[in-house]
Amino acid sequence: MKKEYTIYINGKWTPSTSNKTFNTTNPATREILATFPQGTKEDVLKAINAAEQAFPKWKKTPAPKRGEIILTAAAIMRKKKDELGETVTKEMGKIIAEGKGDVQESIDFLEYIAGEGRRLFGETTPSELVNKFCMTIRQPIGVVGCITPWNFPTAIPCWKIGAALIAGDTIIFKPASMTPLCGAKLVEIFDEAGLPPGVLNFVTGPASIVGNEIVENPSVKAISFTGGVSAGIDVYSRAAKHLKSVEVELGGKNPQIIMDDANIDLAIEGVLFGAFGSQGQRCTATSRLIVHENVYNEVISKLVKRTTALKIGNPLDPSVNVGPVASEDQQKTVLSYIDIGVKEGAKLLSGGKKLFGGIYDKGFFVQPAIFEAIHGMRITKEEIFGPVLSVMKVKNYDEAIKIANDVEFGLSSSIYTKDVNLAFRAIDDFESGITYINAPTIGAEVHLPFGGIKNTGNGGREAGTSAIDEFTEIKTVFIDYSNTLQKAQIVEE
Ligand code: UN1
Repeated sequence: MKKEYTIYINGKWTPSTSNKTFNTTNPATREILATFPQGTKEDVLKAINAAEQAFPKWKKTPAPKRGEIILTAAAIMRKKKDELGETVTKEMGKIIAEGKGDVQESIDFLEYIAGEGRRLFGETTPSELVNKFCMTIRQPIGVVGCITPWNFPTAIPCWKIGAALIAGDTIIFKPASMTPLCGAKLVEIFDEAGLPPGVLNFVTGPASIVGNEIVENPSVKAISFTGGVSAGIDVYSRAAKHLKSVEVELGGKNPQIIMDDANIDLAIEGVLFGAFGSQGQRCTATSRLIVHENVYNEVISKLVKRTTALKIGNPLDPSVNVGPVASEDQQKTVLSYIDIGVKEGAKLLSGGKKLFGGIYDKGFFVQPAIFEAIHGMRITKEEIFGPVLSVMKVKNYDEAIKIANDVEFGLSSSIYTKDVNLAFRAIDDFESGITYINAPTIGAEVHLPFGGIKNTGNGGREAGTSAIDEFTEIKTVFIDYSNTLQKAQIVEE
């Protein structure tokens, strides 16, 4: 049963000025789930106007009150967790446990950030002059644009929207065109939670029209974007013309190192989850496994055995371990990288094939692939965003770290070892925004900062306490109660 959605402006579901629509489909079955408008520049202008009108009142609303609305949204989401989790799975293809996990991450973040309404801390510090008081306060930025990806279709929008709301900003939300239904359901929840009209506006449509207008319109003061590197660079440079505050969260090529003293079975569990969870479609997915030569053969044989036993099928079936990739294009990209790997001379140890028969003929399934690879091959350097793992053998820790760091990205990293000294060295040595010891490269927790270095981002961090930095301006305030003109830096003789 498909539903026809409109855009959401000023608290109302409103027809787009365009009569063109697009479908969102289930990647496991190709069933059409809903249709959405191909939004236009005019739609975005209306959304911006609504957000600008709503801003003064929202800014004046006490932050704890803003937090109450966010908490109400979290409570509604908790009630709808199963239903929303199913929507995530149907629209994006991750298995149902992960679909519900996506929603749980959204709830966790909203609950966390709602409490920030009673903090939003500034600083106080002594003045260099007598009878003068100094402090900083946080103020909202204004209208902000949240442009979100399809791989975490509820969690990542909630990281951005939740933080912008508590900060007092008003929002233009553009979801990925592959997962607008999850986006629309979030908007419905915020609407039900009592968000005032105009505070959150939702426009679907192409990045080249809707996205570009959000990024380039001078009335949108800040942009928060998660997606691929080339799109991120494009967003960053377009927004730079207006000196906007921009945060981009981009790709990864995340390594897991297994040392020879590691708990091998645990390390295998970790890599299976990190590499093939969500079909490898996470920025934090493990795409490189770097293994000490002393345990290499054991790791390979156990890993291949476990991977070939994974059940691939309809992600709504709780017994399935691996669902489809998110679209036909994704499937093509993944299969083309498998081809590239084979042509480069990497040894395909298991998987990597398209599947046929039954549901496989309809959906975009690819068997999880394990390559024995040599560092430097394209499959070891480029982000594939699919269930493809390159395994590399190393002689020692130094070689492992060198390979781990020799990529353009720096999001997540992991090492399995029982040697505490080595673990601490790795914390220093990994070039990444996130490091895990004896845990996979995935599984960020919402109350800690999330983001990366190198080509993974432009220096900001989402979630945790840093979420507020992205969506607030700092104002420095001086209060002189001396009744005299006091001059900083000027010494009166
Ligand atoms: C992403 O991959 O885009 O670390 C975000 C994780 C998630 C967040 C990933 N909680 O697995």
